[in-house]
Amino acid sequence: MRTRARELGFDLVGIAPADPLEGAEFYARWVALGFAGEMTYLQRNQDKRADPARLVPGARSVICVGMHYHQEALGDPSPLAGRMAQYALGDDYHDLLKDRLRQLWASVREEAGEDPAGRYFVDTAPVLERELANRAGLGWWGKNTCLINQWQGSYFLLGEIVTEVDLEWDHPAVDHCGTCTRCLDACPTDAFPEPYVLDARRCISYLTIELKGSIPEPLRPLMGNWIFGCDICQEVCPWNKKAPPVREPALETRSGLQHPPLTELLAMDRDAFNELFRRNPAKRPKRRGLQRNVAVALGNSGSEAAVPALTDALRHHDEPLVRAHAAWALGRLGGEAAATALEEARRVERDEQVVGEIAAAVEALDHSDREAAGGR
Ligand code: B12
Ligand code: SF4
Ligand code: SF4
Repeated sequence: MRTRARELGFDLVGIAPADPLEGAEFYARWVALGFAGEMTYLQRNQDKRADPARLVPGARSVICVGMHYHQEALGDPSPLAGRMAQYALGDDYHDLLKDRLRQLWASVREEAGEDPAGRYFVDTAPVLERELANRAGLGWWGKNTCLINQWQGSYFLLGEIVTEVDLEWDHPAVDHCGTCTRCLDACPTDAFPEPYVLDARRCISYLTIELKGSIPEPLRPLMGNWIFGCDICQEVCPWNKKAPPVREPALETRSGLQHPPLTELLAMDRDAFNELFRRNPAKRPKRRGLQRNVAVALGNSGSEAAVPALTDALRHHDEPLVRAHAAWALGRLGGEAAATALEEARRVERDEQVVGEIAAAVEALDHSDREAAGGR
């Protein structure tokens, strides 16, 4: 089974007992404290999450797999380029891992000789994937909450097969974080209320991928040029110094996504968006969500060269959410051209949310810029 898993592209394989999970209580508390934000699906099916046997009656073992996605050094992006999390630079991993798990499950069934029960999962099902993978010996959950392998770092994705087949269990992995606090210190939005606990509502990954509406204003300046996900708490982790590179071609960086030019992304129509992000995870927040993130990144660029693209978006974008964030970005960049664009938009904009953002952005401008643009 292990050899077959490696042939199918999995870099890590281990087997956990399908017993109820101790972390279920920690999980319930985490949700109750509101740390899941708007990810309401995490509140559902907590009984299933707590016990793999609720997913597959009679389950004995969980085969846990990991696949690397660490990309070649990406170099320094220019101030007008965006950054995407490394896992999202190639094809979407859900279908890919599911297809490989389907093949692995076929081999396991064949070896088992009968017709055993079993199901495979990647991410979207009510499964506590990190805890199961920990039990299967794939790694420990670090203070940044990611699952880390002592030899291979944390840039890997997880999947699992829950089955009634009796397999030899591995030993759980042990914590090697020690006194290190690099991830906690490096997080730009201060998203860890304490070690090993993430308040997703402050995490850039949540804000850029999961949050549907407006990004809370105080967090926007802290997001830098991340337009989809964030890797900072993994980049600084010493266990990632020797993280092996991606082996699966479908997860390698696509052209156009390495240093995506923000002004072009902001101007994309639906067809261009669908074309660039075909089979890519960045389709999840949809065009409006991604361009909202792009507007914020342009606002954080500190570059006057961003003003024309933002002005265009404020005037013409079909999505109020994007116009609202473009207004914020212009206010943050400031200068005469930004002030003029905001004053013009103030006269014609009808959407209540955008009007509010324009007013706040005008407030943020220097007095001199406001006067030059003819505002009050
Ligand atoms: C919701 C979610 C998010 C949310 C919340 C993340 C979080 N830390 O909870 C957001 C959108 C922020 C997110 C971000 C990312 N995610 Co995500 N996400 C998930 C998802 C769907 C559920 C995670 C969850 O249940 N969180 C709730 C917390 C409480 O659970 P947990 O962190 O897993 O903690 C468990 C254990 O660590 C353990 N535990 C922890 N502390 C303690 C203490 C005690 C005493 C005990 C007993 C147990 C215990 O118990 C918990 C419950 O089992 C999983 C897939 C899945 N089904 O598991 C992917 C998953 C965790 N994400 C993944 C990835 C790749 C990411 C990002 C790296 C993407 C990116 N670059 O932007 C970031 C990383 C940010 C970070 N520091 O975590 C991978 C992680 C792979 C790995 N090596 O760890 C997963 C497993 C998806 C996959 N199939 O590969 N994600
Ligand atoms: S992914 Fe980024 S924002 Fe989220 S916890 Fe890690 S460093 Fe902080
Ligand atoms: S940076 Fe340090 S504390 Fe954070 S996960 Fe890595 S080893 Fe643990």
